[in-house]
Amino acid sequence: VGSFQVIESTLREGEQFANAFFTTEKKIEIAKALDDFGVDYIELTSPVASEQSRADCEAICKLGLKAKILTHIRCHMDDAKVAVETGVDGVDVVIGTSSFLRQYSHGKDMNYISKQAVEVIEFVKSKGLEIRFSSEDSFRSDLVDLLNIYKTVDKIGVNRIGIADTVGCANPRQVYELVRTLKSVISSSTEIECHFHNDTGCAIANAYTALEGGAKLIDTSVLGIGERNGITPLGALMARMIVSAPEYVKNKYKLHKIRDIENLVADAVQVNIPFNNPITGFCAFTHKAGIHAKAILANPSTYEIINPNDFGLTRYIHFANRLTGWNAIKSRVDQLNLHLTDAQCKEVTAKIKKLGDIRPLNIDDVDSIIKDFHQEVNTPAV
Ligand code: HCA
Ligand code: CU
Repeated sequence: VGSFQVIESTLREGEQFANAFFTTEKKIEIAKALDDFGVDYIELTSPVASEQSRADCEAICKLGLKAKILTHIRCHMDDAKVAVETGVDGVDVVIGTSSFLRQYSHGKDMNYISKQAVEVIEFVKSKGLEIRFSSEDSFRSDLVDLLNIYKTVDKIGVNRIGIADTVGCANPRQVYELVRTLKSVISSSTEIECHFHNDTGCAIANAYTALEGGAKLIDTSVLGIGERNGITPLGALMARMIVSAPEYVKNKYKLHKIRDIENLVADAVQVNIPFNNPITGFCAFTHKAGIHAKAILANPSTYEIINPNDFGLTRYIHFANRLTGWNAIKSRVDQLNLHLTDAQCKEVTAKIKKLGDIRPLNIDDVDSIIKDFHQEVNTPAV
């Protein structure tokens, strides 16, 4: 897995998050931040969703960002006609292909879907715009139906073909297989884009196996916000990919901006950054157990697969607890600019652990124990 691209959908899928309401100014701020971070595409809510959505789409197109701007529409000429007038670089078209969606959502059969897709695609292309065709609920669609429609749209020519795990049911192996199969039936110039919901917690793993299978683009949103519990989070994808393709990721994306971007979006939708979030969760680079702390102090890679410095962050050794060890305490002693021998560090560590067995400790507790001990050992006996 080498190069990949990000279709950032905070301003489309993310708007479908329960708490989301983005003002025009906020959308512009988010779009600029994502552009600066280095995403390849920014996907916006359909201009037919509401009058303001259309105006905002036009406003973002006028910003002159490096990222290509896309809007996301139903596979329908009414939508396509409005979309192509907004100033976007491309249009993402989607239609439900599973029997659930055909029956309970739009009520159309595969023949009809095919005809409609061809018409919309030809139209968008005639305007000189990029086009992506995606099937909603791909993993619960009939494979033969799915491949047929993809082959049809591939024949007339599209920039990207999308797979969407709309309900978050897919597992990594299924993703890998579907991407491989799809790759074998479409032309090599057509890129595969994937969209994964996180209902069963597989959105990051699925994104990764999609890339392994030969997909090129992943849909993300900041913090994963979206319909229900959302999709592949931008930050978590970076965490996954910096391990798999370090040079590519470090050269392409301004990783140290990820925290600001997450804070921006978290504020906008009134949520906290999850404590266990990859990279930016408050304890993502906190080491606690004595054995871990010792090794981290000697060589951080012992217990860190991601270097926090790559994201402009620092690691933290949690020494104020009963699991602590003397190496961690020694490092705290050094930080306090005090001098104790190794034997004395072990002695004071024992005192800290003893108190830590009785109640939770904070840094102040530990510092006072260290300072008292330091005073004691340095006071000449009378
Ligand atoms: C939705 C649509 C979508 C579209 C994904 C795509 C999905 O249900 O709101 O365009 O590829 O999850 O199917 O977000
Ligand atoms: Cu979605």
